[in-house]
Amino acid sequence: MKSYTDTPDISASQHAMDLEYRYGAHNYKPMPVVIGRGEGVFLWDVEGKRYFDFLSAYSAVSQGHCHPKIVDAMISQAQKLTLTSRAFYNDRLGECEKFLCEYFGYDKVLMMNSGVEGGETALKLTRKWAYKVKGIEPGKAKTVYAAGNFWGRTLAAISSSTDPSSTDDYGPFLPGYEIIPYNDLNALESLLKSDANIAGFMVEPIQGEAGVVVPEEGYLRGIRELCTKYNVLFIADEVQTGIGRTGKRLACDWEGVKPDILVLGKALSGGTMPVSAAFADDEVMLTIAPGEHGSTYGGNPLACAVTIAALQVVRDENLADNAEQMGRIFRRRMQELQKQCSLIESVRGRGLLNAIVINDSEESSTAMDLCYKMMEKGLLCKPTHGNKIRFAPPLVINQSQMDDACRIIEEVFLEMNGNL
Ligand code: IF1
Repeated sequence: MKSYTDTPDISASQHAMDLEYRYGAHNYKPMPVVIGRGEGVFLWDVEGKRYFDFLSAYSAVSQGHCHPKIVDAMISQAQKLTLTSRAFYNDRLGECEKFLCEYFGYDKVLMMNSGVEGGETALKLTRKWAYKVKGIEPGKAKTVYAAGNFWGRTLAAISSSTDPSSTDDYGPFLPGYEIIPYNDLNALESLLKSDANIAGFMVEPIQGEAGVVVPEEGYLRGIRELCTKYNVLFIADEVQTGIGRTGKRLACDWEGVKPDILVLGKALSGGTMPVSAAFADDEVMLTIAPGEHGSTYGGNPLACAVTIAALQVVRDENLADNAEQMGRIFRRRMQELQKQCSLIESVRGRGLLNAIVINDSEESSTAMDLCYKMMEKGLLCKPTHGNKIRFAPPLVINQSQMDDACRIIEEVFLEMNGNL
């Protein structure tokens, strides 16, 4: 085996891991696999072993790794123009904004880069609207979040977190925040009724990081009705649930509701580069005047070309329908497995955003042990919050690939359960 350093015969994987450990911040603890190539639903490590990708970079690679149409659009635009800043116009942004607004049904869109920037944009729009439209006293606007939320790692985002691993030793936090239980319309109504300074409620239609928590039927309709009744903006964080992931264009489409502000990210670019966006109609969007918000790369020509291609793939390959069909097959197979496997406490999700809740404590290593064994057998996934394993393959997965992947999961669970 080729030696990479003065240490004889270390593998390419070990070399890569050593470099990251020595030169990179230790803000992650990745599973010990070094990916060198991706195509469709598959990843290959640097030793050439193939894996099913059942994480999809947390739903960013919904169109499959290195989708040729998206990569071609990226290469073509990269050879023409990549960045102008917003000091000038360019010939791609307006086209992309039109495509986005028509696709998602809003008057306007504000393009940013990472998902959390999309969330921050939504929060700033909400505050502007609070003061300039709703008439809340300047500096008094409040926004509401659900316990268990995750919308990124900036100080504004972690200020709403109820997870100590996101907040410990990062204080002080942003003021003007209220937290209520998720999936609890009574809690929402009693807060909106009692506090006239509430300007917005930002919520995930399905909580991803919290462990794929699917709210009861009617929760989204209830939020819509209450926010309309109390003149509060309904902000849907669909960074993880949007763009076909849950079996519809947006998770909000399952209940036919239109949020006042929609936040998208991740799969907006098909896993090629950071692209996010906040959508709103004019009453909200035009509260931000020129020079009051933006970013160097926000809406850059390369991002715009990639975004149009990435959404065309979702539309033209009917990825939301495929996610719905493949997701049903997955949950049915896992519910069958649950009958023979006491390790499985529950199976939950929508479309291809699913999770298995392991019948063990959040502190146990059982979920991670299962993920390591699935990795050995060629399937990559990772636990969230201790005892939930998230399964989220690219939306391009076909029936035969889903069958093969489910077989790996079933083998591992039955072995760990002592059935084999
Ligand atoms: C990490 C978690 C998932 C998100 C929702 C906004 C954002 C995210 C619903 C911000 C980002 C990512 C962040 C990434 C891992 C992943 C994650 F485990 F952190 F919580 F998916 F559940 N809204 N989620 O899920 O988007 O700024 O990252 O582009 O930080 O390790 P971002």
